[in-house]
Amino acid sequence: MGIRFLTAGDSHGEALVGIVEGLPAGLKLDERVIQRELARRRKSYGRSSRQKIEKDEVSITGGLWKGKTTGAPIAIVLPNRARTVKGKTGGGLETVPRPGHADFAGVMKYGFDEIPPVSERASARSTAMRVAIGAVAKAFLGELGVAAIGHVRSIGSIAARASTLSPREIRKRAERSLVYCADGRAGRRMIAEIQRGRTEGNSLGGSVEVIVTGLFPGIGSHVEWDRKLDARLAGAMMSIQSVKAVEIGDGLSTYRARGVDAHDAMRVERGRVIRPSNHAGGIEGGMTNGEDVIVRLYAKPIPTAPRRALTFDLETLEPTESPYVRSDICVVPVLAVIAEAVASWVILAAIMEKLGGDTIDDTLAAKKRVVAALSKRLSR
Ligand code: EPS
Repeated sequence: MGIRFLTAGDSHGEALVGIVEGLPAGLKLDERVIQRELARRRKSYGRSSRQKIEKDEVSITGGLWKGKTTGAPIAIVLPNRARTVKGKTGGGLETVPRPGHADFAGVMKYGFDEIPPVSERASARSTAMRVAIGAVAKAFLGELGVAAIGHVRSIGSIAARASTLSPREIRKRAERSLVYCADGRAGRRMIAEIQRGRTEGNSLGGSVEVIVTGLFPGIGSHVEWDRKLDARLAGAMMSIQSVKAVEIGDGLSTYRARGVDAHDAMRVERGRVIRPSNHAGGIEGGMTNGEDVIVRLYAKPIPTAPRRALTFDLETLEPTESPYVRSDICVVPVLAVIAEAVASWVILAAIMEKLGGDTIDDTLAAKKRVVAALSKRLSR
């Protein structure tokens, strides 16, 4: 059995809950590691006043002994501070489905006569637990020398310049930016774009990129559709609220290129393959090829905005406007943090299929063996 997780909880309920299962024993973990990632997620510019209410103070209530994993399921509890929807919805939300949200389809599917049982669970608040679980994955990946780096490529009509910086430099610069953009000038223009959105009463979409470094070839598999790493990454990324498209490497430009120009030439040097380009985004045939994995996500503007959309009331079936009390203007910066967490989980799951282990020492020893064998295979 590989690693897996489950989440539960509502946006304004008592708490979000996560259970992570299948990790080996011996991984050092404490709440501060998760807290740090949740703080990165809360920081970003363009979010609603809800982020000032939430403190995201997590507890790990199972799976640890003296600060290390035991191999048992890890339980994470993340209380919500904004516990009531009442007083914030203006009374409209209960029966008026907001276009672009899960409201209409969820009510039809599950047979509710009100929207909150759907909207509470569909809310992007749930990404807080995805980030908490991703923080656990990151702690493990750190031991394996693997890191995921998320940054913003565009917001609205403002795009960052194509970067030639190293992933480490991208991380450093993005962390200094209020919108997690490594291009300082574009970042300032993105902030102005968000301010304009706020004035106009509109929300903004955009795109982010995650770069995963420190990988060896052969993570994932070509042998069956659901073992392909790119398919698993794309599926996981599409599960994040507002994401409408996912690109691996240069997928959105190479489809227009011709033949070999779309691919990455190879040569061998000192026990490893060197390539002048990475159009494939580090994945060929559903497996890592040893280059950095590159995943790009494209998010729609969030559907709740002060400028109302036309909809109808489920009770009266009369036309009306979508309800509004408060909302984010732009969630793209925070998407960089969420996507990092989601990528970390998928990559860790695929690595564990390859390396296995009941203890972290087993896993680290297996990695050493695999990397040494690969290097030998590429040496004369
Ligand atoms: C969300 C609506 C807003 C966001 C929320 C996601 O919450 P509220 O309805 O309380 O104003 O703030 O995101 C978070 C709370 C979060 O932590 O990211 C939605 O409808 O998806």
